[in-house]
Order: sequence, then C-alpha cells, then structure tokens
Amino acid sequence: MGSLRLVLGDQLNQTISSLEGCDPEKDVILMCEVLEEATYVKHHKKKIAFLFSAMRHFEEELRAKGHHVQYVKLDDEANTGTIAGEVARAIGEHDIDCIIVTHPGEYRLANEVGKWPSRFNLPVEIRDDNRFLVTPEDFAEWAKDRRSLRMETFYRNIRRKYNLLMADNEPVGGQWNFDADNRKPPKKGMDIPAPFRVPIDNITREVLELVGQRFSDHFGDLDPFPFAVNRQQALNALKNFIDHRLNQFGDFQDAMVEGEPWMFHAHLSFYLNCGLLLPLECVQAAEKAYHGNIVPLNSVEGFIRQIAGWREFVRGIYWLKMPAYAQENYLRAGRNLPSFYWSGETNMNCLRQSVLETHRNSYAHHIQRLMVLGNFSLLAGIDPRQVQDWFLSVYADAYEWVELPNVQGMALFADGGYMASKPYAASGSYINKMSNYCQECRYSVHEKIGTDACPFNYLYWDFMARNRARLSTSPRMSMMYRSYDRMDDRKKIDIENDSRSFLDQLESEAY
Ligand code: FAD
Ligand code: DLZ
Ligand code: SF4
Repeated sequence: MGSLRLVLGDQLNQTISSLEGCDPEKDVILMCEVLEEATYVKHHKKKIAFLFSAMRHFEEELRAKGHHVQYVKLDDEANTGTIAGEVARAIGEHDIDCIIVTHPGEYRLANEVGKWPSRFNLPVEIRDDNRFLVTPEDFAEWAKDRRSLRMETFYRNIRRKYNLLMADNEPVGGQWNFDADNRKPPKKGMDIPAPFRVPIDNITREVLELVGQRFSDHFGDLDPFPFAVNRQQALNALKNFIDHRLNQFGDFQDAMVEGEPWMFHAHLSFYLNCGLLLPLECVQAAEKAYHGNIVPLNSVEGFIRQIAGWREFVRGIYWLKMPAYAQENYLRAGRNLPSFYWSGETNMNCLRQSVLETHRNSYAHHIQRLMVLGNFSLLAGIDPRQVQDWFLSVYADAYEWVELPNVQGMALFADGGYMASKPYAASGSYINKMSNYCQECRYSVHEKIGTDACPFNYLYWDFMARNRARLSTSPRMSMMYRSYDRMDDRKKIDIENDSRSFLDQLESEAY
C-alpha cells in the first residue's frame, strides 16, 4: 500500500509539498494531460503546448530520480479527460491508501478536490502550496480589520520578513519604493536585447504537433516557440534576464514600443506560475546583482516589488475573496467583448498591436495588459466575466489566482476599490506619452472629439461622467471631476454623443 501523489500541471518543482516524503518503492506520482484543463477556457495554443512540454520534461526528471510516475498523455486511449477521472483510474490500478496533493491554484479545482474524500472513499491530504512567500492564512491575518488593502504596506512586511534589500532594518537606499524613477517613456533607437530563446527538442516537437491537431480552433500561434520547458532552462532564462535586461527594467518598465513586445521585462511569469522557478530565488538573484554593482537600485527594487509584492498580494486577495470576487461588477459594466480582442482587426493601433502580439506570443507586458487592453475594457464598460475569460485564456502565465485580481481589482475596478485606490483609467495622451503607437494610428491622439479623434479621449470623459455616482466619492478622483465640471456644456454633449456612436458600433467593422 502506498499513496497517490497528484502533481498538477502548474506544480512542476521537485520541492513541491505533495512530493515531500514520497517513497519511490511504494508511492505513485500521477501526472495527467486532460482535455478538461485545456478547455475550461480555450487556452492559447502556445500555453497548452508549453505546459504539456514542461509536464513531460518534469516527468523525465522524476523518473531519473527513481520515482514511479504514472504519466497520462492527452492522446492515451484510456484517458478520461478529467483529473478526477484519472485519479479514479490510478486508484483502480494501484494499491492506494491515500491521495496527497498540493492545494490547487484555482478555486474551481480546489473546490473539486475538497469533494474527493467522499467520492473516492479515501483520505485526501491537501498540503499548503509551498511555492509562495505568504500563505493564504497569513494574508488573511494581515488583511483582517482593513477596509481596503494596499500593496505597499503588505510589501514592506515581506521585505522585512525575507530580509530583501534591507540594511539595519531599513530599506536599502533609504526608500521602500523607487516607482517614480520607473516611468520613463521609450527613447528613439533604444537597444533592446533579443529575448531568451530555447531550441525545440523532441518532446516539445511532439507536443507542438499534438496541440496543432487537437486545438486548431483555439486562439494563437504555435510558432515561434521560444519557451524554456525544464528547470535548468528556466534558470538560464532567469540568468539571461539578470545579465541583459534587469539593468534597464526599471527605467522602461512602463514603456511600449511597436514591434518590441518583450522590452526589458523578465518574461519569467510562465516559469514562476508553473513551478519551474521559485519567487525567492528570483528576487535573491536580482538582489545579488545589485550588491555586485551590476544593476541599479530602481530596477532591482522594482523587480522585487513585482514578485514579492504584487504577485503575493494578488494571490492573497484571490483566496481571501473567492468565490464572490469573480462575480463583482461595481461599475455595472455589461457590454460584450468586441471581436477585435480575438482578431486584432481594429483601427486603434495600440489595441491592434497588443492583440496581435498576444496572438503571436501568448505574452504582452504589464502596461499593454493594464493601460491598453484593460483600460479600453474599463472605459468601454465591457462585462467583467468576458474580460476575465479573455485574459485567462490568452496568456501563457494565466491562472485564475493571478489573472482574476489583476482584471477585477486592477484593470476594471470591478471590486469597487478594494485592491486599487482609483481606477487605472487613462485617455490617449497616456498611451501617446508611454509609446510610439499613436504615430501610426488612423486616429489622432491630439483630437478630443470628432470622427478622427482618438476614441480613448472621449471614452475617458464619458466613463467619468457615466460612473460619477460610484467614483466621485474617492478623494483621488476629485481633481478629474473638477476638470470635467469646468468643460462647457457643448463639449460635454459632444463627448457623450461621440462615445455613444462609437460604443454602438463597437461590434461592426467601422471603428
Ligand atoms: P515583469 O514585468 O518582468 O515582472 C516580473 C514579475 O513580477 C512577473 O514575472 C510576475 O511574476 C510579477 N508580476 C508583475 N506584476 C504583477 C502583477 N500585477 N500581478 C502578479 N504578478 C506580477 N500576471 C500573471 O502572471 N498571470 C496573469 O494571468 C496575469 N494577468 C494580468 C491581467 C491584467 C489585466 C494585468 C493588468 C496584469 C496581469 N498580470 C498577470 C500581471 C503582469 O502583467 C504579468 O505578471 C507580467 O506582464 C508578466 O510578464 P514578465 O514576466 O515579463 O513580468
Ligand atoms: C492550464 C493547464 C492545462 C492547459 N492543462 C493541464 C493538464 O492537462 N493537466 C494538469 O494537471 N494541469 C493542467 N493545467 C493546469 C491546471 O489548469 C491548474 O493546475 C489548475 O488550473 C490549478 O491552478
Ligand atoms: Fe491608441 Fe488613440 Fe494612440 Fe490610436 S491615437 S494608438 S487609439 S491611443
């Protein structure tokens, strides 16, 4: 008799809690590629291929260590198509006295695993997910009695707890946050390093063929396929970032350049979120580079804040607020997601570029996600459920625990300000300042109203006017409302009319 150790597709680390104490003589490790996980939203082809390839490489690593792994491929004849179905099959085939699993990252699956003791009539041990710096319980304790949550306070606690960029109990450089230095617009002729690429091996080649056949109707390109698919390659990707891009990461964190999807970002979220990398090793590698005088403090602090701060913070909010969080819709937004989020067919160049890059790479960087794709959904009043499903399916790093708070709390203000103190709403001038998209756009970013005006310009003010009752109570919004109130009535009517006609034809080809 032994235990069944279930390892999910986003738990690919030898140190994962479900493998602690695993006895190669008695215990069976189950890993399964199943249709249900690949289709509960129609994931980008590249995301499925990445995960299946990483899972198959991880299986090899476990076998090399002598473990007994039952690995079910998608096209195995007996594959039931669900994780529970595969657990049932494994129990039928082996002498199993208990199931051990690390807490699934998504509420949907965690809820299902909770039903397994009665379903399988076996004890089910659900272990903490040890791939994070903060447990949901510790986050809940911190959040207790706070009406709204702010990342900055949370982040300082983590810096202290893990002694990150600290000297004598004070932040290195005398400041906790160097964000003000990290908003530089792009420069002409910037030298942006080529992104890290890994050559395709036989396992990946086989998976690419499988995904191309079985998921041909899913969004996205399979080619090119640059991702790391095992632990060593992911460590190489981390080193490549530290050596070549971290230096300028801070300065150009918010910048967007046409034809440069990767910029100076880390491109590590895929690996962090499926277990190939761990957060502490990433932030410690960055800190080491700072102490070695290789990279500036604003870059290192910014990177550490994203991983030790934002990433842990959004996960805490997810587990604190689910399942109700997914249903929140503070601004009562109900419009359908425009078809150009899938096709890229729009004259708005910033959106076209961001969607087409997403289609090609299964990646867009944070400011494209927040200030272009998210901002447009916010201003146009798109139904949050449809926006959630889009973000969850198109990005190779997307799992609900991280996607949902970013969409609901950060991009759409659908939680009414629990996570962000004001909506991340912006007109075209922000996009123009932080990118070169407007230079090649059919619309003029300098026109505020009329058929040639940048739609973000009138939609911004229309959004403010439409949502006044729900937003004007925030002191951080009062300046915006004072500006709106100073506009003459003719201008306000033009804004409303242009917005109405734009939004009415959003589903047609005419925008
Ligand atoms: P970098 O910009 O180089 O940042 C370094 C790391 O910091 C990332 O790898 C990531 O692990 C972490 N990080 C940075 N910002 C955030 C954040 N807001 N929340 C959580 N972690 C963060 N990130 C995901 O991992 N999965 C998602 O599904 C996802 N959906 C998003 C949806 C929206 C609407 C928005 C606004 C943001 C979303 N993000 C998501 C956060 C962020 O955009 C990505 O983590 C980042 O773009 C990943 O690219 P990178 O590795 O190059 O990140
Ligand atoms: C995302 C994903 C996909 C596409 N496929 C699988 C799979 O076939 N088998 C598996 O174990 N996990 C997969 N995953 C990751 C799961 O969806 C993820 O573990 C849950 O969403 C919990 O975070
Ligand atoms: Fe986007 Fe407006 Fe600039 Fe066009 S003009 S790229 S729509 S911000």
